[in-house]
Amino acid sequence: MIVKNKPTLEQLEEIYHQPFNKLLFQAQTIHRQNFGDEIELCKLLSIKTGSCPEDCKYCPQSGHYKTDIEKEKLMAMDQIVAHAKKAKSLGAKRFCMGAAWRNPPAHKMPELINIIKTIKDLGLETCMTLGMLSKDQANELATAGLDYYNHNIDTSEEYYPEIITTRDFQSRIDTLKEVANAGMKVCCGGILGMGETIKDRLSMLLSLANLDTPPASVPINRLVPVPGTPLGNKMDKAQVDIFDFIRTIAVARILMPTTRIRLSAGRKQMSDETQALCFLAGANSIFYGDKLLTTGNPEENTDLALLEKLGFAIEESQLQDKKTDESCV
Ligand code: SAM
Ligand code: DTB
Ligand code: SF4
Repeated sequence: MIVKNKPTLEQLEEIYHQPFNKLLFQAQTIHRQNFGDEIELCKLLSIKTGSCPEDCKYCPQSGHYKTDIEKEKLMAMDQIVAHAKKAKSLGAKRFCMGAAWRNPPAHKMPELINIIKTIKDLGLETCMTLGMLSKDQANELATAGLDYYNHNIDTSEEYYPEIITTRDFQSRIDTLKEVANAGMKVCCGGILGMGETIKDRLSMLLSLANLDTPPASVPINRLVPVPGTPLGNKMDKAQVDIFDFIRTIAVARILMPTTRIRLSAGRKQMSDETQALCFLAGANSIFYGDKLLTTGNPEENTDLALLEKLGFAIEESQLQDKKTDESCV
C-alpha cells in the first residue's frame, strides 16, 4: 500500500499487515532511495548510573527497584575522555552519554558543558540523554556544541501510564520541543516487548513521525528483561514476536524515509539472521561495543564479522584499529 501524505493509524495497520515479503520489499525500496549500504556505529557510555527517581518499569537504573547494578555518581572527565578516545579508535562516529536522572541537576550543568566541549574536540559527534530539559538547559547544551539529544517516548501515549507513573507522555513531547528549538538534532524512539499491542507500536511510530521536528534518529529497543524490574520476567511470557519486531522496523522506515533507524537494545539476544532481516527492513545504525548502559551488547568483533558478511561498508581504518587492539571500549 502506498500512502502519499501522513497516514492514519488505520492506514499504518494496513501497511503493517501486508504479506511479510511485500512489506520488506516496500521498506527496502524506500531505504535504497535514501541510504546506501552503510551502517552507523554509535558508542554508548553510562556517565551516571542508577538511583533514578523515575519508576520506568523496564529500567534497571530506577531507584524504585532492587537490581544488580553498580550505582555511580557523575563520571570524572578523565575517565569519560578515555572511553571516548577508545571509541574513536575503534571507529565509532558518535559518542552517546546517558545519565540516570529525571532531569540534569542545575549544579551539574557546568560539568556537562565541559564534557561536551572536550568530546567534540576529539572529533566525535556528541549525543546525551539526561532526562527532561528546561528551555535554558536545552540552550546551554546546544551552545556547548551537543549535536543530538536522545529522549525516548518509549511507547504509545495510551500505554504510557502502564509503564511510567512518575511523568507523563506530554512531558516527553515538551522536552523534545525544547531540544529542537535549541537547534539540536532529535533522537527519539522506544521499546518493543513491554506488553503493548501492535496498535500501540504503530501509534508510537505515528507520534514520532508527527513530532514538530521529526527525529533525525529513532532507536528501536527490544526489551531487555532485567531481574528486579517489574518487566524482568517478560522473557518467559511471549515478549515481542520477532517477525512483529521486524515488521515494526519496516513500518518505521516507510513512515520516516530519511531517519536513521537504530537497532538498539536487545541485539545480544538476537540471531545474526534476525539482525540481517532488521537491516533489510531499514535499520541502519547500531550501538557498537560490548556494553549498552548497564546491560550487554555484542562484542565488537562479532559485529564487525556480521557487518562484513552482509557486505556493509566498514571503513578500513576501523578494521585496522580493531585488529591491533582487542580490548573493550
Ligand atoms: N534517564 C534518561 C531518560 O529516561 O530519558 C536517559 C537514560 S534511559 C536509560 C534511555 C532509554 O534506555 C530509555 O528511554 C529506554 O528506551 C531504554 N532502556 C532502558 N532500559 C531498557 C531495557 N531494559 N530494555 C530496553 N531498553 C531500555
Ligand atoms: C536508547 O534508546 N537505547 C539506549 C540509549 N537510547 C541510551 C539505552 C539502552 C539501555 C538498555 C538497558 C541498559 O543497558 O541499561
Ligand atoms: Fe530513570 Fe531514564 Fe531509567 Fe527512566 S529510563 S528510570 S528516567 S534512567
